[in-house]
This record gives sequence, C-alpha cells and structure tokens, in this order.
Amino acid sequence: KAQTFPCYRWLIGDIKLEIREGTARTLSDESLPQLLAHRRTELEERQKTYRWVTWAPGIPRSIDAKTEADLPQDVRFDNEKRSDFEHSLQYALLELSLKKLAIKFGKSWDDLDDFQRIFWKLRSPIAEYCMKHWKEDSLFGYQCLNGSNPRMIQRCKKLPGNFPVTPDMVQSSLPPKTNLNKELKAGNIFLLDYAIVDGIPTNTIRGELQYIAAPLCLLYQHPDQGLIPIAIQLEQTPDLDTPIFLPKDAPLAWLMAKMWVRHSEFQVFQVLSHLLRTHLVIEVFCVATLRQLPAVHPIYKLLAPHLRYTLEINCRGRTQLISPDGIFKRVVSTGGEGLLILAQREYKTLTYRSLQPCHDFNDRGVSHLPNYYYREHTLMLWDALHSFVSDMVGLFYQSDRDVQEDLELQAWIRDITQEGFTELPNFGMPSQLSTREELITLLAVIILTGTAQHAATNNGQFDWCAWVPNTPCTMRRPPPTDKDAVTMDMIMATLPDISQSCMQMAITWHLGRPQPDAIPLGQYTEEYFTERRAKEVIDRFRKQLKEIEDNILSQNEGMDLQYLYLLPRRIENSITI
Ligand code: OYP
Repeated sequence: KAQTFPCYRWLIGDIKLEIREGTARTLSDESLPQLLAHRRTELEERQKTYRWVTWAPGIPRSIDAKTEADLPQDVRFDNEKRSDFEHSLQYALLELSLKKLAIKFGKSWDDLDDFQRIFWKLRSPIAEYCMKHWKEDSLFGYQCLNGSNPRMIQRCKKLPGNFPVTPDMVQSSLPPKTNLNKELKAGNIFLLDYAIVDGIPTNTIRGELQYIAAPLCLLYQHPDQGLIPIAIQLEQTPDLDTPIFLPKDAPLAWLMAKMWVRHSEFQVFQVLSHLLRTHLVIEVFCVATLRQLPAVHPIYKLLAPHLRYTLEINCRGRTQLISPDGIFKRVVSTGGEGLLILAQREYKTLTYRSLQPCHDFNDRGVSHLPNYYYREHTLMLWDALHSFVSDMVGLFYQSDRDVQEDLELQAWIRDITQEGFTELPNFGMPSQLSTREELITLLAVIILTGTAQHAATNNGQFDWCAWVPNTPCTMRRPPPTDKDAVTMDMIMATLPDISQSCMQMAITWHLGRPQPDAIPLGQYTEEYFTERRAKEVIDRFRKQLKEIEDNILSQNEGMDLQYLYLLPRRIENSITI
C-alpha cells in the first residue's frame, strides 16, 4: 500500500530501471539527455498539478485546492487514515452530546466543579493532574515552560511602560531578603505579553458577543516554588478600570485573572503557534518541493517523508476548522474574521530566525530557565537533526559551489521565498542558497518544524485544554474591571458554556490523541535512499534519536508531571493531524 509523494510512477522503460536503483541525483549528476528531459517533463507536470493559491492575503500561500477532494491521489490520506480521522471525531462528539443532554435534563450548571460532569477521563494523567491542580500558581508557571505553548515566555529586564507594577505590590510573592528591582537585575523576572490580541474583533455566537483581553502577566522564578505568576493586568493600557491583579487578592479575583490570561493563551496557541507557525509554514515547503524538485533529487528524497499528509490535513482545516461556518466560528472567541486578523499580525513580523531554536531561546532570554524541558529536548533534537542533515547534504554536495549551481535547488528556494512566503520583506530567509551551511540550516528548520515543533504544540492540547477552565476557548462576558466584583456567578457566566466546552474537549482530543497510523521521527517506511552511505547516515540519526529517547525517559522517571511530547517515538515524521 504505497502512499507516497509522487515517486516512480512517471517513469518508463530503461529510465524506470535506472531510477528504481534509487540513487539520488542532482541536476549536475545527470548527463543522459533522456534523463535530463525526463526531469524537465516531471517538473512541468508537477507544476501543472500543484499550484499556489492565495487563500487569504497576509498569511503564507497554500495549495490550490478547494477541498481535499481536489488534491491528487498521491498526497491524499490513505483509507485507513481517512476513516480513523472521520470516525474519531464523530465518536468524540457523540460521547459528549450524551453528556450534554444528561446535564440539560439534570441539575444546574453553576460551579466550577460542574465541569467535572463533562470531563472525559481518557487515559490522560496530565489532564487529570491539571483538573486537580489548575488553581495552583506553580502549575500556571509550569505551563509556560512545558505546556502546549512553550514559546510565549520571555525574560523581563525592565518593566514595560504600560504595566505599572510597583515593588510593594509584589513583595509578598518574593522571599523577604530581596525585592522586585533586585530580581529584575538578577534575571529572575519573566513576562507574558498578549499585545498581539489587543483589539482583535471577537466572534458572535448564537447572537451573543464573545470577549477577549490582551493581558500582561509578570512571573518570578522563585528559589523554592519555581516559576510563578506575581501580577496580571488584563489590558494593554493601564487605567482605573484595569486593576493589577495579585496573588494576595481574593482567591476568585486572582483565579479569574489567570483564566483570562489562559484564554488569550488559547488563541495564541492554536492560531499562531500551532496553525500558522507549524501547519501553514510547512505547507509552503510542501508545495515548493512538489513543484521544483524531481523525485530523484536528494533533497526531495530527504524531505518527502516529512511532508506526508500535510496538504490534506490543512485543506480539511481550511474547510472545517477556520471556514466561515467552521469549528472556530461556532465556539472560539477569535472565530470569524478575528483569527485571520490575528494570523496576519503575527505573519507580518514572522522571522526565519524565530524558527531556529537556538536563536529563539536566546532572543527570548530563556536559555537559563531551569526545568524548561521543552527547551532542553528541542535543543537535543536540533543537534541530532542538524548532524543528520549535514551528513546527507555532504553526500550530495561536495562544495558550496555545488549548492550554488544546483539550478533546481535555486528554483525551489525562490519558489519558497517569492511565491510561498510573500509580503515578508523582513522574514530573513535567503532567497538563494550560497553555502552548504545555509542549506543545512534550512533543512533542519523544515524538518524540526514539521516534526518536533508540531509535536510540542499539538500533542499536549488535550492534556491542557480538556479541563476547560484551565484554557478556555472563548469568554462570554467582558473582563472584570473591579477586583471586588468577581463572583462565582460571574465566572460561570464568563467561561464557555456546556456545549462550547464539549466541543473544546472533542476537538482537542481528536487532534491531540496519538495517531494510530503514526510514523515516528526518523522511521523511513519507504526506501527513498538506497545508497549505502545514505543508509548509514539514517542509521546514525536513529542511534542518536535512541539516545535522546533514553535520556528523556530517565529524566522523567518518578516525576509526577512528565514531559514526553518530545520523546522521539511520540513525534510524528510529518504533520498529519
Ligand atoms: C481539520 O469533521 C482539523 O468537523 C481539525 O486542521 C478539525 C477538523 C478538521 C474538523 C473535522 C470535522 C485539522 C488542521 C489544523 C490545525 C491547527 C489548528 C488547530 C486548532 C484546534 C482548535 C481547537 C478548537 C477547540 C474548540
């Protein structure tokens, strides 16, 4: 059951034999006129089949297909995958609609504990841990590091001008011998800033306007308690109506402030970190690879396994998730025009640099934060990938000149930067490749983003969103303007209602659960490379992954809350969900 990127099917006669032997060849390796002609026709055909389209302006461009049915068979789900995808969601929705009914005809819905009545115990120890401990400040801090959106936290050297926290306000969160200014200098103060959601138009769901806040949250790396939030302001502009919430406030007021932060977090997590920065970014490489690299090209062979199923899942996302009547419109506060505006804002300032983990951690000033497992594992994986890709590139390109002179490769990078990532003057990705090192970094970024980075954002979504108050998908009342006014009634009227909550659980379970047909990172089920040296490179990569695996497992041993999203065998080889 070959489910592949187009590979051998074009080939005829002698040429077929030649290719079946499987040696990867760049353009300059090719001297036979028939083979040169074949490369050309293959690409002409592919460029007719796979075309760019602007689905919406101001975000990466995508594949020209109205629905997944328009996609060529080669890039479609196989039967097993399709039926699993469709059934799992129906199963989840049915299960939850029964619960919903039971509640409608049952008791009232007026306390946070009522969320337990729809909570789904689906063998997710983390979701259960979250349900029990979500009110604790240390779990809030933990999620900034090792939750499903671990890229938001940044070091704070100086308080932002629009966040007038005074040393007095936060003194009770700090050990007695120190103060805010000392800790700012010592590098122990961190910030979550949701400025990007400020003023995003919100959804109207069944006639009711939904709300979103643009919070600032200050955190402290406490010597005993770990990372904890110490002050929250729900809007960007300080005002009498936007009090600074503190851990010493009434428990419900502080809890409400944290829930508002987590609600903005849901939006940034799903729309920016997940959808834009993994799914849509990878789609660009996917389309360009199909259009510009023939199947015998070594870089095609290297990338193809990391691009499997991404076009189809993205088409399904566009038609069912973020479409005018999709899931976002039905239950999420940024549904409707909001999510596109949000994605456009992020896209405008998207940089190639931020997709490279070492730079990302340095730029956010989080290289020394303790217990940041996401960072530690990502860097291990980056090293393994980087050396894998360098070895592969080394086999096919003897010098920088070989890179410069590979016209197919140059057409590929041009397609990526000029047709895929349009309207991005400051993106910073080179639009031609001059050195082997440039090529290696780019390939490592592509593979990391489509594997580890997607796993880190996608795979924890049920764990951290199943307990709806911990990461609500929408808010039905405006943010509180007065600390003293926060009551349980207000909280329940604000959080997602029963049906929105059920949908949040169903979709995050559907997307976050382990995929039955998953191919793990580094497992190449189809033999794209047949040459001995390439196979040795793959073997070395697998050995390194195995070491990372053991390392992560032993690090996690005995921990209450395990961080396993980047365990190599749980990372999929491509974005398939
Ligand atoms: C595609 O039958 C995808 O309705 C998910 O999209 C769900 C469907 C279709 C619906 C199927 C149906 C996958 C690709 C993607 C992505 C990244 C963003 C994911 C955001 C998830 C948001 C969860 C919303 C909870 C309320």
